[in-house]
This record gives sequence, structure tokens and C-alpha cells, in this order.
Amino acid sequence: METQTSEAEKEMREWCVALPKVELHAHLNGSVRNSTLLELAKELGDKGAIVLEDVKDVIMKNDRCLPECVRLFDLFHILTTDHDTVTRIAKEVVGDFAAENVVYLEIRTTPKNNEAKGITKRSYMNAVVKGHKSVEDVDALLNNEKLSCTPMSDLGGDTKRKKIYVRLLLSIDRHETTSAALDTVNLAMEMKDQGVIGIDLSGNPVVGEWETYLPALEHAKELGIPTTIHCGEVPNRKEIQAMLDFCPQRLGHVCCLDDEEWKKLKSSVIPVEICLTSNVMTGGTPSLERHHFADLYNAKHPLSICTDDCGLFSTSLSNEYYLACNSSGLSKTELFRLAQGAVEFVFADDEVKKSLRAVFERAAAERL
Ligand code: 6MZ
Repeated sequence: METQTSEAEKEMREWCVALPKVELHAHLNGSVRNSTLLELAKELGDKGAIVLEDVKDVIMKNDRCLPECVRLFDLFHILTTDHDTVTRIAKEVVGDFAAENVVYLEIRTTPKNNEAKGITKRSYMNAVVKGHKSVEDVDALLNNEKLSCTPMSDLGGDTKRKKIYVRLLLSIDRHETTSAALDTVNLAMEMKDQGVIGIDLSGNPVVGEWETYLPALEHAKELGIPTTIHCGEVPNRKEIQAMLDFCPQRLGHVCCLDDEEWKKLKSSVIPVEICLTSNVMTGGTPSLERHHFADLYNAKHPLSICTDDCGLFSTSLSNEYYLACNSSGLSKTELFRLAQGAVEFVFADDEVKKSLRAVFERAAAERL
């Protein structure tokens, strides 16, 4: 019986990997491989800039509560903040998503100034774009290049080159001032022809005030740049109301809503980026079984399954689909429709959507 279960699990996990997938909520620095972080830590340790043993423990231990995540991000930023390293992680992260048949990736990152290292928000982003351009063994489509109607076998096969659309969202961090947030929106506008297509608001949810970022988010709206907002990672009535009233194109997480807010969210039909493992680990939801995914899914609310920080939470998009299926008892057909539905919420233009729809139609014809 045990063998049967593990066989069934194995088959389902493989199916989730082969499924073409759309990733809409992934933070660059949260998606770095542990092996890369350890290698970078060793280099800095050799230079005497950090104590390797301390850092190693922090990277490898399992505590991923919210305060611990914030501490880890501070550490990751020490390890990854120079142009060459940013380029390296940007390249690796795209390769890793493509390897598990993600066909469209919106990767988000916070443009960073670091005067001591000669880094500006613009040069940081140039380093990210350089990384995306140097992805090897994968066709990374960064601008308006076309993704041909690729059959599922091409997407899943080991021997053929994978194809992945890559688009960028610039994150405003909740520590930032209004003026810094406005700089990020203006940078997004300047970098439109380099695959930047949206703005995100993220960072430590217990820091900062909504009013600080609102002018920048309004500015993005005026410029026609889509926004997605981390909402309700912790209970904060006033802020959650304001975020729902702002009506961004998408919302991330939405864990700690009260009855009134759930009603408001559902009637808004704003698509939600669901991050199962992240929400359980950071305590936004008590367990997978009690995650709001099932309620929103049953209410037919627009949803997309995402990883948030696949490095930090040791997960993958395929694993998140597997967990969604396991915790809510979805069939393969339902899971497929869920993956396919995410195409409608991408920030990329209609041309891209059209080719992604074709990818899923082909996959459906071949497999279901
Ligand atoms: C809020 C998060 C986050 O931008 O340096 N970030 N913000 N909630 C989360 N849930 C766990 N996960 C990641 O990527 C790391 C940054 O993304 C945001 C934080 O601001 C973090 O510093 P980048 O590439």
C-alpha cells in the first residue's frame, strides 16, 4: 500500500513538473539556490568579511518565520549585492524556472542603491537584465519576441531547448521613502523596452505606512504601469481596506482578511497570487489544509499558484502545484485549468498571452 502511495505521489509530482506553468510571484533574491548562497558566503568568508560558519547555519536551518525571513533577506543582500553576482543569480534563477517547465516568468526585484559599491538602482537593474540575456541552454524571450506554439513534449523534454518568457517587475520596498518609491516607478517606465512591465509593493509587512507608497502607486497607475501589492500578510485593517480600494491589477498573499474584507476581495475579482508554502512557513495561515486557497478556489476567484521565494522556502512551482492538489483534492484536469487560467493575469501584452494560450491548448490536446 505504501509503495502504491509513493508510486502515485511520484507520478503526480512528475506530472506537475511536466505541466506548463506560469509564475507571477517570485522575488529574485528569495529564489537563489542554496548552493550559490553558500558559495558566495564562502568567498566573503575567505575575505574575512563574514564568519562563514555563522552564515552557513542561518542559510541551512529551517526557521522561516517572518522575522527570520527578514533577517535572511538582509544576509542575502550582503551576499548578492555587486553587479556580477546580481547578473549571476538573475541568470541562474531563469534557468531553474525554465528547467521545471515554467513557460512565463515574472520575476520581481527591488532596485538597490549602494554608493559604497558604486551601485545605483539603474545599474542594479542593468545587471539583472544582463543576467537574463546570458541564460544558456534555454530560449529566454525577454522582449516582444514570439514564443512559437511549442508542443508539451518540447516543454517537458530533456533534450530539447526550453522556452520561457521572462518579464520584470520592480519592487518598492516598505522601508523606502515616497521619493525613492517614485524613482522606482520612473525607472520602470525608462526600462519598458527591456522587459520591465510592472510594479510591486513588498518588504517587511510590519514596517511603513500605506500613505508613503501611495503617491508612487498612483503615479504608476497614471503611467499605465500595472501594479501588484503584498496585502494582508499580517492583520492591518486600515491598510488592507486601502489596498483593496486602490484596486491593483493583482494582489499577493491576502492571508489575514476579516469577513468584510473577504467579501470585498471576492466582489472585486482582483486576481490573487497564492503562495502556499510561504504562507504556512511565515505563519500567515495555520496550515496547508486551512489555507484560504480552497475557499477562493471554490468561490471561483481568479487565482494563480506561485512560489514567492523558492530558494528561501526550499520549494518549486511544480511542488506548489502538487501541494495545491494534495491539500484541496483537485483533479489533474482542475490543476491544468488552474495553471492555464494564470495566463489571463500576466502583465505582458496580448501577443504574449496569445502564444501562451496556444502552449496550453497544445498541452491539453496532447495530455488530457
Ligand atoms: C514581503 C517579501 C517577501 O527584491 O531583493 N520579499 N516581502 N513578504 C514576503 N514574503 C515572505 N518575500 C520577499 O528580493 C528579496 C526582497 O523581496 C521582498 C523583501 O523586500 C525582500 O527583501 P529582492 O530581489
